[in-house]
Amino acid sequence: MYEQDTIAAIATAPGRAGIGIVRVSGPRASAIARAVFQARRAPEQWESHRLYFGEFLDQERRVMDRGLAVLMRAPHSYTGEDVLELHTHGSPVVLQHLLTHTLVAGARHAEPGEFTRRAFLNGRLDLAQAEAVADLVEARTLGSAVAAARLLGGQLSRTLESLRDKLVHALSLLEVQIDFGDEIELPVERTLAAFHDVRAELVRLRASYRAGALLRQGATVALVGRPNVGKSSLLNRLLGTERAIVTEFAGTTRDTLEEVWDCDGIPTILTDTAGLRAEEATEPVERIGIQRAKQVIERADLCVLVLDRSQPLQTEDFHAWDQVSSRPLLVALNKSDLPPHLSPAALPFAVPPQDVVAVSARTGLGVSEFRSVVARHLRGSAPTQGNDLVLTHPRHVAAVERALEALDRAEQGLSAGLPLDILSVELRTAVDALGSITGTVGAEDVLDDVFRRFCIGK
Ligand SMILES: Nc1nc2c(ncn2[C@@H]2O[C@H](COP(=O)(O)OP(=O)(O)OP(=O)(O)O)[C@@H](O)[C@H]2O)c(=O)[nH]1
Ligand SMILES: [Mg+2]
Repeated sequence: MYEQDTIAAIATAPGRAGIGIVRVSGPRASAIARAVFQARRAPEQWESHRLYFGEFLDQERRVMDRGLAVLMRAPHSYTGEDVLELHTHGSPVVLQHLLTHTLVAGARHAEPGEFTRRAFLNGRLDLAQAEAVADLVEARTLGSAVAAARLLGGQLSRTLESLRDKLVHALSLLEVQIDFGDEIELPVERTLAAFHDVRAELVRLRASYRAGALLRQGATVALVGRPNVGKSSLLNRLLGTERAIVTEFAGTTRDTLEEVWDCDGIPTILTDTAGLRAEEATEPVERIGIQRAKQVIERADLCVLVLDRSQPLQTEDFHAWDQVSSRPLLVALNKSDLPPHLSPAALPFAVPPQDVVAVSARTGLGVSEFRSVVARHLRGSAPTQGNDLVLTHPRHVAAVERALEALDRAEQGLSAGLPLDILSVELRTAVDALGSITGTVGAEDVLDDVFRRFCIGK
């Protein structure tokens, strides 16, 4: 299936840490343990999945560190091969030397995602689960992690398998009909009924992609408005840190500033921008800042027009409105801790009342409501997370699309009276499309594409 060599990599993040792990997988794992680790018992006699205390040796057999080692014997390991983990104190120097020693002792440096690729090739994970491993490692919010964990748990895989089984059943009925049509007559409606259910579930899955993609890829939200309304203060309040500089002077923020913000589980890039005013009225740095703000407005999934509620609207507020009015939009009435000059109901802007939120960056008033309004906007009409199964990957939704198109063609073909074997080709296409998600039907280039995203050591 693939070359049975032994691979090794540092599995923990770069930099100093309490513990660092070198991971080895392949037939030479136990021989490598013997070369680089000295314990009371020889690795060949170790129990599987049991930690042993000992000393890590460099190539001159000097002791570099002491710590723990564990062998997880095939097939009961992550990769399905013999896996060795060496747990050192997390010194990058020791880890690097230890890795080099494993290479000298017969391992090869692992490619990104190669451990997980082996897990897939050995049937320990299917392709969708392998992708979930990468998602879990990369998850930026708990919501994303939970969606990835669900994928890793195999819920999508099981659902797809059962849909696929139904189609295969329909296909076999059809093929019997094609081969023995003269002797037995199966009502075509029965075959079709089987794939109507499948179609309905696939349509639901396709619709779930918007919510799923949001959890995996996140969204971008821009804070915009005239100078001094409190955009930077609001960013700081939402992040819970003093990230952006705030002063009482208009024109404080010159450049755009992006930070990751957990918006009700949606990993969001929140951008603070330079206050918008007529560019002619500004000096060069501020002018460039304003141009950048305009680019951010064009790209953002959602713009938040920030107004200062403690003052009447100014010409610059109308100017800012003109910049954002064609974009998906919310209005934040900031400085609501001060006596108000603006009423949410009487704003001269065409914004539905539920999209106007009174907040105070200073006191935190209204901020949690603001967060849920933003989240509601980003989710749009997408179903809520709940326990629903959602598609999170463009690769998965593309395959579901292919399956649906094939089913549609089959249905049309049938009503147009096309021969049954054409119908069967379409059903086969749908079956293969679903199989490609879990890797039941897989081309090498799909595998390369999936595993390229991984970090080394995973
Ligand atoms: N009372 C009150 N003051 C606020 C609030 N938010 C911001 N401020 C004050 O308003 C002033 C401007 O705040 P910034 O956050 O720098 O405003 P900005 O919109 O980022 O301004 P530019 O970067 O110049 O565009 C500062 O003095 C803040 O302390 C609020 O909710 N209530
Ligand atoms: Mg600012």
